[in-house]
Amino acid sequence: MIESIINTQGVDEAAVVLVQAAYEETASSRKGTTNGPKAIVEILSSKLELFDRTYKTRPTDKIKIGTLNLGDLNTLSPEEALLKIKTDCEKLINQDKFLVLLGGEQSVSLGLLQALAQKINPKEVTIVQIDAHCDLRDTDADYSETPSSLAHSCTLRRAHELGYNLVQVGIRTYYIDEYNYFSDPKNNIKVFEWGNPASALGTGWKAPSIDEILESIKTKFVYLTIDVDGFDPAHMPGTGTAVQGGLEWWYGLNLIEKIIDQKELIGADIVEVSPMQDSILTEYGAAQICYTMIAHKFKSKLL
Ligand SMILES: [Mn+2]
Repeated sequence: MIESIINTQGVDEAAVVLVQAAYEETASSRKGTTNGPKAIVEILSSKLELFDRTYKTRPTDKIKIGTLNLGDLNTLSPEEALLKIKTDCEKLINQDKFLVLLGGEQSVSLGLLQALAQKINPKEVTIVQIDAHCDLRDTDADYSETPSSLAHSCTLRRAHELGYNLVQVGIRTYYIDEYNYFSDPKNNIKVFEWGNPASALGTGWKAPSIDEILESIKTKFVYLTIDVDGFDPAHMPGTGTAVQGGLEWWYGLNLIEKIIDQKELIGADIVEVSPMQDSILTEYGAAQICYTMIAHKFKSKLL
């Protein structure tokens, strides 16, 4: 029998639900993120090792993991897609399920964040975002013929407006309005940029310590949004808008593990996986991150 990390039919008995949100309506560059959720679930179903090297056990023996596919959302407008994600996630949250949303483009994250905001005051939650981009635009009017305030490049701006605190890690490109927004002290956004143009002026750059990032998270509750383009494209090549020089694999994974160990994770998403023809690295890495997050979230059952 082929054993799967998704070890529960349906969602009724599941403690963890992987919500598949196949949506890429507003994607600006390379398309294909609509195929991300299916590719990640396939890896979880057959290719990823069930044994966890940290806990020396099989988390699947102790944790019930199910999945809910929201279907093809691409026929919906951004407003309709978000409402569907929010409504379906809210039902699961009300049944005390822990949710990991699998995208799809970054814009899907807002649906889960809106749903969680019904349960917990966003001011008590920090979103830790691993991403090459800030996604803090007010609209995408500077590059889209059909501007939207719900585009993938606006997601964290909308989340921040809901009251969530924000720590961004891996940022290496931004638009002037985003720069002005995160630089404004009253917005209280912490940005850990990767690489530094100032190095051309003679000041070098090195990655911050993981502890430095942990110290910047001021709340007990944390939400993780993992845009795979935050990692270096050597590890995560299949994504819509790849940018050179991102997080090294083990650094990123250890950061995620330590955040979950030291804080209380209330939800997470993994977005912008756009499967490539000749490499499964990206969906494999996304599946590994997903399984690692679940193991650490439920480590009390594993120890
Ligand atoms: Mn993003």
